[in-house]
Amino acid sequence: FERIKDQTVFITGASSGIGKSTAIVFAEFGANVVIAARRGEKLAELEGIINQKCPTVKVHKVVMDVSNEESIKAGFESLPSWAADIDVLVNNAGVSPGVEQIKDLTSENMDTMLNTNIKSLVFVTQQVLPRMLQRDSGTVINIGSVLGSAPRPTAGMYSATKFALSAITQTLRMETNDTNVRIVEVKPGIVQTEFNVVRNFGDQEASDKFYEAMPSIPPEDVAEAILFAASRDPRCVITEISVVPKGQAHPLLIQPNA
Ligand code: NDP
Ligand code: 8X3
Repeated sequence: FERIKDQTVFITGASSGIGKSTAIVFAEFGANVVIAARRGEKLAELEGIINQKCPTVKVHKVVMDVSNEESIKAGFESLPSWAADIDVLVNNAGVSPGVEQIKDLTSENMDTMLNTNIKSLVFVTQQVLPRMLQRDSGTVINIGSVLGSAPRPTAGMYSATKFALSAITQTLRMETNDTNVRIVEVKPGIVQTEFNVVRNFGDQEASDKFYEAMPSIPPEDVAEAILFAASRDPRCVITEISVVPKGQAHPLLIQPNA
């Protein structure tokens, strides 16, 4: 993990869950972190936590809506000079609003997922990759899902976005194959975060019920896998890591309406 010291890491979706844990764990190992999300107050809380735990580490907050290309561009224009060269990009922001069969999918929920989970990945990467290629170094880590290899009823469009994430990740790896830029996919299973509150449109009780009924892991377990992939010797690429709770041997072993 020590290789990550003094590197600059940009994390989307850092206001909660996996992104927040990732920012903390990278900072604990001495990386400077740029934390991005829409909720500035949550980013300010996280900045406070990192400042207290890791006083020598630099932190910069970016309030950014990754479903909006202009907001992404404005966020990158606001970066301080120390963050101009990003060593590790973690494309983590993602949502799954609704527990709907395909026959019931709304256009609004589909657009939210397509924009947040797929197009954002491309737009954010486009802001970072050219300079990585110029320097001939860097790691891009895309947070997929076990549902990116096996779809599940009532999660069809979300699964489709994570299949797409896998396709984009593999394509990027081929397109950068003759460089020293590394492209990684991390595929979590059930992780206890705000993901299910969002999936249930803010219904905390429904989310709590879900996590009571299902095996889950804390977001720190995924953050450590992300840090592992980012801190390998540059000659080595961790192409894909799945991180699931014991008891979720297959993505279908879960009932979101439990
Ligand atoms: P959380 O809901 O806890 O975190 C999601 C993060 O994404 C938040 O920081 C949120 O910040 C951010 N986000 C959402 N929409 C936008 C947007 N339009 N613009 C900017 N930021 C946005 O969920 P997780 O930590 O669990 O999710 C992180 C990733 O992990 C996602 O890609 C998810 O698909 C994936 N994943 C999660 C699993 C789980 O079981 N939890 C399992 C498999 C994969 P804000 O609202 O402040 O903008
Ligand atoms: C979400 C995975 O199994 O919690 O990516 O729906 S699951």
